[in-house]
Amino acid sequence: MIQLIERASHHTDRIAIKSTGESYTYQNLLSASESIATHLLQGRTDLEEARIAFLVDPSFDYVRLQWGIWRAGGVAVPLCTKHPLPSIQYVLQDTQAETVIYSKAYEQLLSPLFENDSHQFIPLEGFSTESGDLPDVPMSRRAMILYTSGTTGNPKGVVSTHQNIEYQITSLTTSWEWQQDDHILNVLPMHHVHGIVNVTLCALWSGACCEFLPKFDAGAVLGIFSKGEVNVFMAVPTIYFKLIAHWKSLPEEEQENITNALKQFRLMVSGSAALPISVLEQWRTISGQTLLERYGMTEMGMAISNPYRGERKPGYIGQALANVTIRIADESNQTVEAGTSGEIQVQGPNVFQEYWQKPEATTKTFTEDGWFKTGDIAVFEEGSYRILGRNSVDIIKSGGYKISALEIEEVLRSHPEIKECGVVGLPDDEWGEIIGACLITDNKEFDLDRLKEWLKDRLPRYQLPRKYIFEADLPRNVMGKVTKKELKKMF
Ligand code: MCA
Ligand code: AMP
Repeated sequence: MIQLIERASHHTDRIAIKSTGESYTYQNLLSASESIATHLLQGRTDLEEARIAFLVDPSFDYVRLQWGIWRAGGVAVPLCTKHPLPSIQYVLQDTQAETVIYSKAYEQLLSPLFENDSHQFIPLEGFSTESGDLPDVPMSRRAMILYTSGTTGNPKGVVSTHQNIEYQITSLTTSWEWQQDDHILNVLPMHHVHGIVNVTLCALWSGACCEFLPKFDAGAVLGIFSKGEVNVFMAVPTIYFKLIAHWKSLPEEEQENITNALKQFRLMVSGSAALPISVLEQWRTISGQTLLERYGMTEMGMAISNPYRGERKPGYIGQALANVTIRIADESNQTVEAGTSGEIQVQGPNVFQEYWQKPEATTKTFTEDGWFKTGDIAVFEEGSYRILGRNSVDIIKSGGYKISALEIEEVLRSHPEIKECGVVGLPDDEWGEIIGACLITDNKEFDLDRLKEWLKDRLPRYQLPRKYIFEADLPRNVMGKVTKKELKKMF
């Protein structure tokens, strides 16, 4: 039995979700997800881990689909609402999705795929409201596949079981003292752990209310905050940066109203990328809140967190969460002494099961003795972990999104006028990093604006290079390998 769903029956009358101006109780969510599950089963007793992809905005619809898929025994594959068609197609093919559910807003985008016999496409509006027998889904079942970019090949599907997800939820609900009366505003995309687990599922596990704002807008967020209902918020550093900038632009009276509301919050969390100390300090001045910074990854949910009670150290990510074991290891996967830097390695029931149908990649990401290798470099000092960087320059974090430089290079190289290229992350106050692309072309009148348009059909907006340089060649070492450190300096 999936505990998350079972728990909902203990507070059926409470408001679970607010979205698009409506409020939905836990009972509404249970009934709606039961209908989805019944419809998906189409007479079968269990979906037996069939992959069901869905493309809908963050909303009640999203959650009723997610729960419906789970209750029917399927694997939920949430699609990114900002992806262009080729990226969506990749996920559908890679997961061999049996069914794709979409809302009206995405019909046009998906329509070129409707002829494809490999998937059944169902509009959200096409679901019946019948109810029927549902299977008893074991916790060891695969529950969700989320896509993450790495340093080799195409994005990989991270498979988490119901058990993994439950541990990811409960380590946060206990450590951050989630309560029934909490009300969180969700402004995050719903194809990543941050929005799915930390915000939505923690709230629903606790009998609390999750309010969706499907598209982040700094003014709208501060407007909702000033009403005084929301008391918990979680976001990436870029969002806090944008909220600070917007607050500064407001007249004094409005600033004061918002500040008074912010002071009443129980908890505000930052994560997915390093929180600049300047952002932490400015937000503290505006809101009276010391942001709680935590560290996580798609493959494991959250692993390290500053304390809910106790000192939240600026520049540090805190200590291991409950049930999570952390070690800092050297290149031979041996634990190093405190104060020495090394890779963060993680063990615990929160850690994912596998990369979808990529056994070699799965084996490679674990040490022989079973530790998950994060690729993040950190040091443990004065009782806290501090992130120092990553072990690959080809992973970029921009706006909290993890982006592979190599994937962007591959797309650029497929352009007929680009002979060679190199992509790097460049430090940026607002975005953490922005993407820089160095292009090698023979065309002296290369049309950059046309390239930018061309890229928009092939990459999501957050993966678009923001700075371009043109060079005769890329910097290389004696082995002929592009030296990205040198390339960064050239921008
Ligand atoms: C958008 N723009 C950018 C970028 N993205 N510019 C530079 N770098 C970028 N990365 C530009 C657009 O082109 C546009 O400019 C303008 O900014 C607004 O674009 P829009 O798409 O509307 O942006 P936004 O909606 O304001 O998005 C900013 C955002 C978003 C809300 C911060 O990036 C976001 O939702 N990030 C969160 C990602 C996340 O949840 N990551 C968690 C994964 P113009 O108008 O000139 O074209 S990590 C995770 O899950 C692990 C487990 C963890 O630890 O949490
Ligand atoms: P993703 O693979 O998209 O889940 O992103 C996970 C990565 O985000 C981690 O491997 C880290 O590099 C980064 N990350 C998450 N939280 C933090 C944090 N608080 N500080 C620095 N980096 C972080």
